[in-house]
Amino acid sequence: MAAPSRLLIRGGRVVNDDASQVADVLVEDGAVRALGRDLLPPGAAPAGLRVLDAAGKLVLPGGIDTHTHMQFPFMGTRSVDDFYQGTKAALAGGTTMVIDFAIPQRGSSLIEAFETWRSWADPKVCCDYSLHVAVTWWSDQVKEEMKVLTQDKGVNSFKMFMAYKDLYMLSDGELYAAFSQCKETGAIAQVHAENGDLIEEGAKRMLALGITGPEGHELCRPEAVEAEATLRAITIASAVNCPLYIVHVMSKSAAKVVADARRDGKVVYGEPIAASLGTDGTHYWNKEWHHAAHHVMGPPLRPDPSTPDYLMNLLANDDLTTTGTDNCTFNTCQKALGRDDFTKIPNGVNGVEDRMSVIWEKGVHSGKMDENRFVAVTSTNAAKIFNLYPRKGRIAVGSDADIVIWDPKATRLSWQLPREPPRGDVYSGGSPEPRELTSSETRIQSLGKQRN
Ligand code: URQ
Ligand code: ZN
Ligand code: ZN
Repeated sequence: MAAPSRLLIRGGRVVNDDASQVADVLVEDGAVRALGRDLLPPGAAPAGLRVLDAAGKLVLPGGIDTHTHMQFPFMGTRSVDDFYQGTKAALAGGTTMVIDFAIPQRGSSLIEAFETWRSWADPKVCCDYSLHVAVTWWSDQVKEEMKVLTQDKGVNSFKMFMAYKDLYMLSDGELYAAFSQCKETGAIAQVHAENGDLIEEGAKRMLALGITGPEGHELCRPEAVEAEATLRAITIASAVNCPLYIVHVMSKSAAKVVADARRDGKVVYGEPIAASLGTDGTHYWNKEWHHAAHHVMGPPLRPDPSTPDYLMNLLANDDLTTTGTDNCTFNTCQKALGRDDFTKIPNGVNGVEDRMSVIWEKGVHSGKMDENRFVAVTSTNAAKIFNLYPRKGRIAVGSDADIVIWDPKATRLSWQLPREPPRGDVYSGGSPEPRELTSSETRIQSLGKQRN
């Protein structure tokens, strides 16, 4: 049976980033048509109108995950959450839009990479999505393609890597050129901030010492490696007056660099992820190899156990701005590619389903932020930075009906199997069916441990 095209969400507390109000929300053809008290007089609902009672619940703009890698060909394999499974997981957790990355090989066309990713995503996605495009090499062709992508294809963000030497890493001169082109075209520059040269040297040193396990991944790239690159990226972006977005801020040191730059008046945004807000890098020393390997990502989770709390504080006070997940999942067999050498463990963790709950639990329930800040960091700020606002990131007349009905009292006892029902109901033009477990549910069991 086709879903009715009109929906009334009745009596919930509508939460935007700047205010909350108890109101009804009328949705027609995928957009918010009316917002206000008592939109439907008492009595029977007209035919074709579905009414959802949201009394006692929060009615939120759908979450926007700023950072995912679905079915990403990487490190000799491909991430197992494809655009179907990954976006279905997103919806189950209250995220109605993901922003993934088209990543060309060195020497390849950015536009072709963009079209390739679209051909993977379009037939499979369950929620809205868009693409950042990575700049992995530099030439006049790349410069021209960045212009075409922004002018003709709706791309407004480019990611540059300072790590993954000989694969994706750009030199400082190339960063300067790429940031200049972002400035010229009005796109936002993003960086993966880690010093790729130091990582390579550190990895050689660890392996020479006989350290081959997952702990070597963190030991060869300590916090300073992330903080140095973060400061360097900000310095280069500032030289060309280009706004800068630091993806996956993983350490206290890097977060401090971002906070200091913002105090200095630089236009810099920092994106912690569900994993860095929910857990820490002590897992790399877990005696179970697979447990440790499933936490391997770059930059790594940090062994300092005060890191998640610190990052959440900065997210609450606006030193950090958005939240993503870097959802890039590999199963146990794939992680085992690096059984004897940590540099071969495919990098990536989960989080797309868990991000909203982790931030609610550790941000709002803990008392660090209110419901409006929760909406800002899970949705509105991303919509503003990536040019989606107010169509997304806000519940207002004319906005897309990407709406999450959130039960502020619900709990999930644990992320461990068997799975618990999702916290929120999501309305996004469709209703997700019960689904098979994603690969992500078998790992980072500590990510977002909830109160009992
Ligand atoms: O660096 C990234 O964002 C990608 C390639 C995924 N993996 C990761 O470890 N962060
Ligand atoms: Zn990255
Ligand atoms: Zn990533």
